[in-house]
Amino acid sequence: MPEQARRFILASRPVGEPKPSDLRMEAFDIPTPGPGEVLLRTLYLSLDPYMRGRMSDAKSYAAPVPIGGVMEGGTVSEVVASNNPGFAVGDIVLGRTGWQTHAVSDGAGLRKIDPSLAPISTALGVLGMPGMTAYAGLLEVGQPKAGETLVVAAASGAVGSVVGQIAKIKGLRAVGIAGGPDKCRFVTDELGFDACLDHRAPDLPGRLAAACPQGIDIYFENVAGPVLDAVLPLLNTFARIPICGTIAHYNDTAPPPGPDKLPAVWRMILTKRLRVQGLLVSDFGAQHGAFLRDMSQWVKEGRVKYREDIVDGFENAPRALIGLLRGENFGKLLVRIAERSR
Ligand code: NAP
Ligand code: FER
Repeated sequence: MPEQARRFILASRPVGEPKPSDLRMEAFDIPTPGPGEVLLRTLYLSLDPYMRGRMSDAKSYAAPVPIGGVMEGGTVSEVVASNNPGFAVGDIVLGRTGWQTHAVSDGAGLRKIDPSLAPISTALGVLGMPGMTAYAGLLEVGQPKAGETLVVAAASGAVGSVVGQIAKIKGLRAVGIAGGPDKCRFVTDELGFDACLDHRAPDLPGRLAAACPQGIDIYFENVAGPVLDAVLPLLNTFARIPICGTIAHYNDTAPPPGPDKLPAVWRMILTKRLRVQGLLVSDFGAQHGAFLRDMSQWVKEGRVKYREDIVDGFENAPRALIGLLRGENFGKLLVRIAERSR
């Protein structure tokens, strides 16, 4: 029997935390590229928090994956057959070919990666969408100034790790928040943040206040939930809050219990003259060239370090995505599906 391709389709919309059965693996014939098309073999699949949103049909900035549709996802692939003069067999490309081992493409939306510049997996992490989110979110929306204090949670993760390291490069005090002592140690000792607090340990508000003696000038919002509650009283006048993600709520099925905090928060935005701005990486195409130039340089010089959490085997992707939403990943989460053939 000839080798078959595999893909994960969305079988059902999760209620709360996704279940492995919400995603179903199917086999299909390896497609044949038509005129102008290339056949791609997936090497790495990126797993990202936004995928939880695509599984839901709640109204959002992007359309949901339809039931029965292939799960969306960024990939690094190898060209294994080409009818497109822009691509040669053996080229490594970044694309959005989704949760599948093989895909055909007409080349639109593919970007060639130079494997001699950095490990190809970094095109999905520090040199890719999450790195770009950190770069544009901090520099364009956060407007950092030397001497200020920045706080970011999910600080050992793909976006947060880069946010704090750019803040250090720009002369800020960087305070991370992460889940557990190992992640916190990594954030201070390896990434060079000034402090990192475990959000799972008691009294986060008290420890955060102690770590931010001058208050908080930029809160790069990745998580919301109890971390946000600890941050709010510490915000300085004219603080900036790029809202990048609210992962603590992605599996919620109902509004959190307790009093409605919105009137007090709304009033605080006024009295402290906070600048709160939603952030979508896709709005910053104009900054992509500067990002690639700066970040490649910083990575090469060791001023930005990155950590990858690589899961082997395509079949393990659903479990790994469920784990990401529980904080089980340590660094940028990737699935390694195949090795380069040469
Ligand atoms: P990541 O940080 O590599 O992984 C997710 C991390 O979130 C987990 O490891 C966990 O870290 C943390 N987390 C999960 N549940 C949490 C909870 N209940 N409370 C606090 N922390 C929790 O993921 P990423 O790709 O860098 O994404 C980080 C955030 O950026 C997400 O909110 C994502 O949606 C957002 N994002 C937004 C854009 C955009 O354009 N707006 C683009 C990319 C990413 P700990 O164990 O340390 O808690
Ligand atoms: C994008 C815009 C936003 C994108 C991802 C995001 C993959 C992530 C948003 C989130 O994590 O909430 O174009 O491309």
